[in-house]
Amino acid sequence: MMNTELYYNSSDTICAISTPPGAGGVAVARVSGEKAFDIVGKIWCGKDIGSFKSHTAHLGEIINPTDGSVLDQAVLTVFRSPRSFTGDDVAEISVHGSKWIQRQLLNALIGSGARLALPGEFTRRAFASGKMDLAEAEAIADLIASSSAAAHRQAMTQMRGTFSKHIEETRAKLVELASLLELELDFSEEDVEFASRRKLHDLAAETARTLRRLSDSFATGSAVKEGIPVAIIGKTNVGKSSLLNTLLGDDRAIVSEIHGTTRDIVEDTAEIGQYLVRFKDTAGIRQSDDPVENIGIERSRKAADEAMLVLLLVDSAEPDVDGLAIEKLDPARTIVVFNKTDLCEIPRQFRNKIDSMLPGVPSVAISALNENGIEELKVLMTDVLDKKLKNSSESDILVTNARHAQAFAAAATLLKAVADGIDNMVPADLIAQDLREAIHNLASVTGEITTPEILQNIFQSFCIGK
Ligand SMILES: Nc1nc2c(ncn2[C@@H]2O[C@H](COP(=O)(O)OP(=O)(O)OP(=O)(O)O)[C@@H](O)[C@H]2O)c(=O)[nH]1
Ligand SMILES: [Mg+2]
Repeated sequence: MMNTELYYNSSDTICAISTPPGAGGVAVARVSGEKAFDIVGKIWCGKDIGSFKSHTAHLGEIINPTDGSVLDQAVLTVFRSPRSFTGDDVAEISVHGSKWIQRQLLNALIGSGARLALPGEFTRRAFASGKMDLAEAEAIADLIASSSAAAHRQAMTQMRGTFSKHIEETRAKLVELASLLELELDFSEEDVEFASRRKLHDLAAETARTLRRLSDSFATGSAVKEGIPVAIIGKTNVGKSSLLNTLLGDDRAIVSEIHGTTRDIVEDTAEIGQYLVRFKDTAGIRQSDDPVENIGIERSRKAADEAMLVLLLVDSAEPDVDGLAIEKLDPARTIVVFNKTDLCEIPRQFRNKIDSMLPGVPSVAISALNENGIEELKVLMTDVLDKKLKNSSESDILVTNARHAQAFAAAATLLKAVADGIDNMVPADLIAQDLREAIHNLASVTGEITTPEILQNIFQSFCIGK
């Protein structure tokens, strides 16, 4: 990977097209830095930029500096430092979104003294100038990538700083106690105790639990972001692939009346209510002598284990669940789906049998063929997921970022050691060391403490222009 750090220079004036690549109605170029208005001034034909107030938009023309020809009509929006996204002077130039115009505009800006921005460099500047902390900056990338209402909500919560505020408050409490403890070390000759051991113990133990819960919420948080895994399992020929296709509105998996048609996992995402769901259609489970089919069946079981929700599909016309080991399914994350109800009613005995094997598990009658009951199934899925997600985070916060989850887990372990250390009368200097390290981990999340390598890693996954 390119070491972009070599090119990073915060005093350069940078430019990029901030709208998506390709032709569009309008394209926007962003210019940020000390020389932003001088540089744009060289290609701007209109009123003097120096006379423009901050946060105002102006109509003019963009001139090709090499031959003086008019490139396009444009709207120039001016944001004066420090009241801009990056904190620098920022100019945003809206032009017609032809690919050629976009290329010429960038060339003109670069020719006039701007440098092409690195991925995420505008946001990195916003972080560097204190406009937002690191967790809020990272949330911008999540917001841009969000593809469901739930992922969008998570990103918005983080971007608005609710999450950072929570972390900062915790850190501030720990810092207060750490400084009292350090003060004690300065007076180590005398037998003084500035930091109440009981208070420190309780705070460390409670914070360790909160941070552990936060880091554990990452499994759910990342599923919300990337797509919640939902496995469709059942015996062969019950209509699993038909259901997948119906849910996706696409002929994704092969459907046939031959038992054992699906051999491997077929997966794809669809929006269900507010969630992005990653459906996994699996090989039907049956007794087989075929080694390849058996590998597929093994994968089906694994998919069921790993899924956040299992749709157990059964055939109303062929009532049989032998060999599925359905009593091992977790009732809190299973829905029984009676398929092929266009052919017959669900046999009462069959329904009773499943009810007794999976007490309290919700069920729904559908036909994957004529799409009856599919809406009811979607509503039921949303209900079950709502409940599951509420349980997995007591506060409204779900950790969606692996870096944060790691930092929280590390801080939780250290704070547990602090609490245990106090119980076991460990000397204050050792306790202070763990406490300092835990604080450091929390500070790395919001970017209070950071290194150029960390920043580079974070921002290079952004798109150019953001
Ligand atoms: N009448 C009726 N037929 C259905 C329904 N759903 C699926 N089928 C038929 O049942 C047969 C099996 O469908 P699949 O979707 O391939 O079943 P599967 O569970 O994926 O089967 P395997 O991949 O072999 O495990 C096909 O002939 C489908 O057309 C339904 O709701 N009603
Ligand atoms: Mg199939």
